Amino acid sequence: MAKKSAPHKTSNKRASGEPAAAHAPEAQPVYGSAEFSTRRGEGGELHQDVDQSGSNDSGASHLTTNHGMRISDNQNSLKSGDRGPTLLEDFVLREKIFHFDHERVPERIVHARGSAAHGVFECTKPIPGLTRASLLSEKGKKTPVFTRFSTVAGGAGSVDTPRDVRGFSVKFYTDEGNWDLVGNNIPVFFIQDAIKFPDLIHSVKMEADRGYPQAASAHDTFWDFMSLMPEATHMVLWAMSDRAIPRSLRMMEGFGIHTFRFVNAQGKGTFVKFHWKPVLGMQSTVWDEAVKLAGADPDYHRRDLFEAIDGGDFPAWDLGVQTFDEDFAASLPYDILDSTKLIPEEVLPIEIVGRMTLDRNPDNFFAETEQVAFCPQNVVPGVDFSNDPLLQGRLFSYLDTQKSRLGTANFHQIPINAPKCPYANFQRDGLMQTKVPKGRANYEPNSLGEAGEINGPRASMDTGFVTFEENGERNDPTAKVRARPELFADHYSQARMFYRSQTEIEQAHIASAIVFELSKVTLAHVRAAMVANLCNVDGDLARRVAAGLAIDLPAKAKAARKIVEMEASPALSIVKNKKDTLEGRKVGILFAEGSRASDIKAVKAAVEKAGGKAMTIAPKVGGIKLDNGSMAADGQLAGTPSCTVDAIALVLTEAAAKQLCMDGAAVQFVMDAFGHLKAIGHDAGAKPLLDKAGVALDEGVTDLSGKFVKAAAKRFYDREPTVRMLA
Ligand code: HDE
Repeated sequence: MAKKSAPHKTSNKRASGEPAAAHAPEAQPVYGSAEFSTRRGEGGELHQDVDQSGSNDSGASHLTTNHGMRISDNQNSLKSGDRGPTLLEDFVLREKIFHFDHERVPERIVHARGSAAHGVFECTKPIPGLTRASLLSEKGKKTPVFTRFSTVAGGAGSVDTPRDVRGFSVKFYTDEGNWDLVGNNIPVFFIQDAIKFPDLIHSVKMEADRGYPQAASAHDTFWDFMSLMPEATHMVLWAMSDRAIPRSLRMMEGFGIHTFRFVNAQGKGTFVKFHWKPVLGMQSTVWDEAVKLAGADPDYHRRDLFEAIDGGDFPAWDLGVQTFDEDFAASLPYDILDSTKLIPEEVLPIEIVGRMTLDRNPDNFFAETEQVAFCPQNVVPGVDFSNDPLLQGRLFSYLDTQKSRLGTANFHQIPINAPKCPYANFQRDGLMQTKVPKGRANYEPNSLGEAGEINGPRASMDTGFVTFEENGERNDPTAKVRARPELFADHYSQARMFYRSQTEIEQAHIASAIVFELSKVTLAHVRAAMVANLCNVDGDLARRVAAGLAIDLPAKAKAARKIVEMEASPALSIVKNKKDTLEGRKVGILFAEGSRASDIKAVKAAVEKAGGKAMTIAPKVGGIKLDNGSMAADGQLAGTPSCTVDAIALVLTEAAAKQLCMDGAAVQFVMDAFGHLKAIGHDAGAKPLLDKAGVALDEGVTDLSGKFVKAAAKRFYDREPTVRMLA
């Protein structure tokens, strides 16, 4: 055990080389000063911390609200007279109580009661031949750790000494990211497959109807489950052994349990099982002692750990590995993917590769011990998983549970969980986001760098974690690969087929739409890159778009696969499949003073007979005098533009039409209907308005006879080139 010089009774040691927290109020940098900017700029990676200078500092001299306002009285709430009711206005009181009301988070579903400490892991025997993990690459290399020990079944407030398995979780803050080795003090487990875990835990926790016993396995449901679960027999014996009643957290072994895999720089994989050997040796209590301890000192283990570290008796464990290959695995009479089995160290010796020393108590139990979030999925390049079905289930569970326990997908930003190496990605936002990423690159790939903007980090096959390719061949269904089937690489053949299946006017619409969109793009290289892609779809399309943007036609983008010529598919065109019907469509009938009532009614009746809906529209809605009586309109002209209907009918006297020529809404009504390729039915009187709106006579412009109802069921695409320029 590492002994340090006599400590001051109440202070925590920081032998792991971290700076001691200042206990005197720290002078905060002044806004705009050089120190202020340096602090803000620290790290230089994509995620910049917002200024942390206001962090909750228990050494500060002034009591403030959470928003930094100094408090004058922390003893008396604001009242209406000293004997009157408390005022809702008292924001100091309200903030204090509000925060208190929310101080608890859900406790862990298992391993709720835990005790933890900071420390350091030192590599004593580098094993680069086995793993490329940097923490095991150099003798003497130190990696900070945070280690949490726990009981399994009891709640957070239960006792330390029940008969139970102990959790042994280590978070290594390596320079390549966090590695969480989340183990127990027993080298095997109760079950072989993750799917049984909820049943196991339900059976051991307090019984569902009565809410007891707390932190004990000596009850019906646990033993009922055990009796039906022969695979648990091995672990049951361990749990009934003195391993389950340790004398001290400092005197127990730890195990990774599952078979993991080391991977070296050449990609060679080796199976590995992890062991922690306490430098103090193992020691257990006897059952009677454990029972009495529960009453005499419910915090026996927590106190023991805290006091040892506070007193400079830093507990230490050696990290040992059992490593082996496929052949060795195959030679064993049990499966190395089965977590109910161990490999005796007499069969496969343990090689010690490093030592962990716990040398600093947490500064704050909640912030650190409670909020630490271990995830077996947190590995570093050089450490990988095996197919142990128990381990595979854990890879999902822990990440998931942290969201429910800590309330946010940003739990990795809580200081105890944050890696100590830089991290950068495009994950953004979410509850309690504390980072302020700069720039607009929040997706990848992006080419914003070409325009001199921040373009964010990139994945790297050289330095990044690469899942061990167990069976080599990418198309072997048992191989784990991050790959897509080769045929997926044909990105253009079907785009070409789609384009070539459209009518001429639809192709023009596609080209014009792309021109419109890319004209809004301010990054010239992006416009060019898009057109280069279109060259692979259809040369004519690419040329039209380039011309529409007034840019040179770029060279074709590289196609990952040869483009296959496919037959056009007429089913992909709207125009080729449209129905000329009035069903589901609406016709707008514009009338004004003096219009012939009989014509309005006739058009309406004809439209409805053809299955459409008719809507009358007039300059005023209340009631307009017609040649015969008066009529209220369904819509007011200014508020019912022709884009709200599928065709229009103009029932107007010449005098009314001339008057409407002075009304922009009326002219637009007709002009838009024509421009939107709709049918326009009209009587003779409407002519001045048609002329004013620039309506050229074509198939879609008819009198109000039966021709109109037929025309109203269509759109007149042939008209389009006469009303707008298309790309
Ligand atoms: Fe855990 N386990 N576990 N477990 N476990 C949790 O995660 C789970 C298993 C272990 O100090 C939970 O953060 C499943 C084996 C420890 O914070 C949860 C399965 C081993 C800790 C979870 C297992 C462990 C946990 C609850 C079956 C030994 C405490 C809170 C596949 C190798 C970590 C949390 C700490 C905690 C799930 C089995 C050890 C729910 C689904 C085997 C030491 O995610």
